[in-house]
Amino acid sequence: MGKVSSDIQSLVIKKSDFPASFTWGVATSSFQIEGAGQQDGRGPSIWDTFCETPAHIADQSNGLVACDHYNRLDEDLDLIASLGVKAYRFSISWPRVQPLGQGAWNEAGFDFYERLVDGLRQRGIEAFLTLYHWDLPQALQDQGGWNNRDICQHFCNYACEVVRRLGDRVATVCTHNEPWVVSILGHETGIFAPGLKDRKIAYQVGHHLLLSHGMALQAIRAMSFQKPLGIVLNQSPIYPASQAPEDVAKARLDDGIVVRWYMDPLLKGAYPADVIEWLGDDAPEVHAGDMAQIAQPLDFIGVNYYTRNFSCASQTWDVASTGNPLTEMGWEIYAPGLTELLTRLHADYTLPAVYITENGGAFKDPMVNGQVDDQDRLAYLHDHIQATHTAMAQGVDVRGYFVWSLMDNFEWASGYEKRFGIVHVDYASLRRTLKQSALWYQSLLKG
Ligand code: IFM
Repeated sequence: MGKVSSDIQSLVIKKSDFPASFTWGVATSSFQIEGAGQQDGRGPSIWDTFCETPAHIADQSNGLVACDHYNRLDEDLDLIASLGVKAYRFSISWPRVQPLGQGAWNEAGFDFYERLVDGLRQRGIEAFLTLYHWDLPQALQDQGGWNNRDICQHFCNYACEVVRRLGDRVATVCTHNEPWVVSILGHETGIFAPGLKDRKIAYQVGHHLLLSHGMALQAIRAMSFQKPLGIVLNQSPIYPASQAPEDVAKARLDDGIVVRWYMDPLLKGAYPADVIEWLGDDAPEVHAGDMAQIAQPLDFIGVNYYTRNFSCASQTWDVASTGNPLTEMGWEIYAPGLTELLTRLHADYTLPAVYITENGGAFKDPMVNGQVDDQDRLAYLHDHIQATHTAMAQGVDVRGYFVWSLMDNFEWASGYEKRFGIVHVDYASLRRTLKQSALWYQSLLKG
C-alpha cells in the first residue's frame, strides 16, 4: 500500500467543511462485483443472458466471476472499513434471493446478504440498500419483464421480503437505481439488457418502474418500517449547444426526457406535458390512480452525477468542443455541473434530503510498481466533493456523498475495460490494491 503523495495535500476540501452528520461512503452493485453467477442457487438474470451475445459487451466478458465479491465478503468488508467510510451502498441481486422473481426464496442467497449487513454493522458501517440495480431475474423477462404490469406486484413482494429480513440492520432502502437507464438504454437504444429497441415499450417500462417504486414504498411503510426510503436517479444538467432556438428547444425536451420525466411524477404527481406530447402514441398507458401511487412521500432522493450534456438539433454534438478533459468513458469532466444540477433541482422542486449516491470516473489507471497513481480520479473526486459543498452552501440539503465505485468492476456494455474503482482489481488474481484516490479519500475521512 502506498503513501498519499505530497501534491495531494494542496487540495482544499476538508471533512470539517461538512456537517458532522454527513454520510461519506462508497458504492457498488450486485451484478458488477458479486460474481458467483451459478453458485448456491442463484437464478439467471437478464444481464447473464445479454452477455451470452458476444457483440453486446466490449470485451465479450460476463458477470460470472466479476470481482468474486460473493466469495471474498470478509476481505471486502475489511477493505471498506479500512477506508474509514461511514456507509456502504450496495444492491441486492433479485435472482440470488428469488431465482424466478416470484415464488420460492433462496435461503443461501439471503444468507449472503445477512452476512453482509451483519459484517457492516460489526465494523460500524451503515448499510444503504438498493433493491434493483438492473439484474432482473430472466424468468420475469420471459413474461415480458418491466413491460408487463404484473411485475410491479412481483417487485413489491420482493421488496417487502428483503425489508422483512434485512430491514432491522440497514440505514436506508432505495427502490430503483437509475430508471432512465433501464428504460432507455435497455428498451429504446438496446445497448443494455434486455436489449430491446422500441420507444413505446421503453416508456411503458419507465412507467412500471416508477409505479413499482410507489407500490413498494407504500407496502414497506405498511410494515411499520421507519427508516428513510428513496429512489436513485441519474441526472445531468442539459445545455443547448448554441442559443439557436432549435437547440434551446431540444435542450428543454432532453431535460424533460432525462430529468423531469422522473422528478415530476415523483415530486409533482404528473408526467411533463411536453414529453407526453412529443411521445404521441408512444406515451405510456397510465391507469387511474397510478400517478398518486408513484408520488408517495420520499425521505430522500439519490442523485448520480457524472457529467453534463449538450443538446444540438441539427448534428451530433462533439464533446471535445468544450475543451475540458474527458474520462475514459468519453464523458466531459465538469464539476460545476453538479452544483448547477443540485441548485436547479432545489429551485424547481420541494426536495427531500439528497444524497449524491454515485460520482466518479473511469481513467486509464496503469499499475506501476504495484501502485496506481490515479491523480486524475483523485482530482475529479475532490472537485465534485467541493461542488457538492458549494451547493450545500446555497441551501441544498445534501446529506451524503458516495464514490462510484469502491472497486473496479463489470462496467456493463464496456465489460472490464473501464475502471471506476478507487481500489484496483487485478482480474487475473482478483487482488485488490488501493489506488492513490482511495488513499486520499481515506486521509480526507480521517479529518
Ligand atoms: O457503473 C455504473 C453504475 O452501475 C450506474 N451508474 C453509472 C455507473 C458508471 O457508468
